[in-house]
Amino acid sequence: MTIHIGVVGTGMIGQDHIRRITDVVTGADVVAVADVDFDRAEEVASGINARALPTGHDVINDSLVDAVVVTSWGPTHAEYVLAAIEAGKYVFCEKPLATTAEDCLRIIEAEQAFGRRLVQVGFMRRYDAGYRSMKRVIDGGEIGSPLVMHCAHRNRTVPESYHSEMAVQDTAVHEIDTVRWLLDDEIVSAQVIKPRKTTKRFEHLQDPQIMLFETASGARIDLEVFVNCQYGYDIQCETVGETGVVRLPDPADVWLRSSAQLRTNVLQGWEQRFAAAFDLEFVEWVASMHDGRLAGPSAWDGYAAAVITDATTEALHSGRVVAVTLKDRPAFYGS
Ligand code: NAD
Ligand code: ISE
Repeated sequence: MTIHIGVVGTGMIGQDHIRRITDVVTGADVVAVADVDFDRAEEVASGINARALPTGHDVINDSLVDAVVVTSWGPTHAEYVLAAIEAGKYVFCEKPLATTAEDCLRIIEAEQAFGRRLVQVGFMRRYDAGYRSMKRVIDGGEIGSPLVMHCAHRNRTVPESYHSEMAVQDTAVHEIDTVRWLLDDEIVSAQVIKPRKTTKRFEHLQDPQIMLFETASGARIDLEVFVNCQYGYDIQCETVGETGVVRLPDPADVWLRSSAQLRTNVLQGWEQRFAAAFDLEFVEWVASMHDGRLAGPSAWDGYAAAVITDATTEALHSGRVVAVTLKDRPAFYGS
């Protein structure tokens, strides 16, 4: 049986996900799309023999659509995820699940009222081969109890519309989810340190930022977010345990020996760095819908990320250590 998917938001990542559902994933196809830019939706639909519908709600409520992918702008996510739950359809939502913790809670309540999981959030790093190896090492006890994590999230550059809070909400949110998942531990406080700003980009932007997190068990995480590093897209992560250290591998490329130099390339964007992870994310999402049991990042993970990013944003403004206060995790979302 083929799962027929409707996509809301046919911008950059929406088009990329449509391509992977069409060309990479088996057992699913895209049958309807929508975008506030209707011409864009029509152009995308014509390339895959799908229908462009006037609104996201038309896609969600279309009788031929079994499951929904939400890849519109962040502030519109909650509305579409809630509509998909009301229609009783599986929904994959790109991060963020919602832009406020309150909206995430509304989604959690609606999903629980429906009675089983329908929502998956697009935290694709959980599908990256390197991060998965690191998790196996940590879970297998090979470095003992994790004590410290050193992370870096560097983008080559960002547009002028990118503001300082986005370093937390748009960028660090990936590490916030990854750390919780890797350590199986909850983040309980956040602090942000502001180094001297790079002169290579916009005056309004605090870049880089150093974010410090503490977990419930007392592990400490430092994260450098530097979104105008100039040289490429660079994701680093090292976990220090009581008896060993595990480090994320760099993406493999050839080493060139020439002209008295030894060099390799640095990838330039998240699309390339996490291409395989995005593919696997969709392969596993579709397989889990066929099985009738979602296993990927849940609405609870989306809620936790929203609360932690709120605390980190507050820490960016205040310069203080800000406590993270989550509601009790419902049994519905496991332990
Ligand atoms: P984009 O601007 O390229 O595309 C967003 C599209 O949504 C646009 O075509 C816009 O017209 C459409 N849109 C806006 N409001 C809408 C509405 N109410 N109904 C229907 N369509 C609407 O942005 P993007 O880079 O593709 O990002 C989309 C989402 O994906 C964001 O939430 C972003 O955070 C997330 N994202 C995730 C990753 C990742 O690494 N997982 C990477 C990039 C973007
Ligand atoms: C973007 O939205 C992403 O999600 C990328 O993975 C991240 O590296 C980038 O900083 C964000 O702006």
